[in-house]
Amino acid sequence: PDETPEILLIRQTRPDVAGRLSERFRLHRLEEAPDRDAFLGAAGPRIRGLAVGAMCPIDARLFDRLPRLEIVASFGVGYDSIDVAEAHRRGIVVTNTPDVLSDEVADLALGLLLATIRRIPQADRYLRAGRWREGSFPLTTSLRERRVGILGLGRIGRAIARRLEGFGVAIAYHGRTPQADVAYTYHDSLLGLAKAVDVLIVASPGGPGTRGLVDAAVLAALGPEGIVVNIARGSVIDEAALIAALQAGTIHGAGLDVFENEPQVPQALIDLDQVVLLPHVGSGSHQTRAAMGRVLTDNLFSWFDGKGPVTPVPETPWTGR
Ligand code: 8YV
Repeated sequence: PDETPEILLIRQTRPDVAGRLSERFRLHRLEEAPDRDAFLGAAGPRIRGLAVGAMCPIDARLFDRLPRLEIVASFGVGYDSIDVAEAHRRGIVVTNTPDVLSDEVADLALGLLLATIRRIPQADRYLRAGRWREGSFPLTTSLRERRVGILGLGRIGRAIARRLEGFGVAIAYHGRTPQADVAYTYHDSLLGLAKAVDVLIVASPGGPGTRGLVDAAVLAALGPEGIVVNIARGSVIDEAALIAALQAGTIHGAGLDVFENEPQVPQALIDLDQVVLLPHVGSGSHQTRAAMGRVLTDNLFSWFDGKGPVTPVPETPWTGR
């Protein structure tokens, strides 16, 4: 019998990923099946691996249709859309694409911070609208003298902090545990951090453990000069509370690359002049997305070579076969 492992692609459309996988595996694309239910009934029992796009919901209902599934290789560092506890119960390994995107996302975070504080997109719109001839662009607030707090000092949070060192600002952070190898000030509560800083950069994982952490009280603690930047997951911020704080002037502005219900962005945010809004582009360069694709495919190749996953998530540790 043909022992070529069968892999199902779900919301995974990169040609380089599919091209490399097709050298070794038999590929199916869920989105191409005219009747997904019929497809899963017929081919589901043969599928041994998944290659999935970022933020693609993967849960017990899907696992039920894939009884031979061994590995879920996800495109992206965040995997809050995957039920990893359920995967672990079933002995399925989940992999993500850490490290290769940290610098890219951190670059974007700094760009978003500066764009928000110095109103770079607004100034660009001002020029294009021909308004420079009428007078100078209004003065803005400044990054100078600011104290920056980072929520989540993981790989991306650290890359952001390293960049901020070059900007000469005070750096503090909050996370579950203080980290021994950094000199930044640790706060054991997010509210404590928010009281001590006037910029909050969100770099934590998404999922139930961080849902709504940045709430009305945290936003109020940042103060009227407060700036919020989010390059992590929209779910970490209570979006309604953020909109209310911006509308009331309780905080100064926000730079957001992620939203609670992407690609839906509340009109109330779009209507606000003091926010910079990006369509989830943190890792979105040709170079970094290609690197992420290689990590995804490396995981599937290594797994089916019997060498285990390259970058398993901590919730589904590889213990050998
Ligand atoms: C996505 C991301 O992977 O890595 C993550 O967690 O959110 C992004 O890098 C990207 O949008 C690709 O679709």
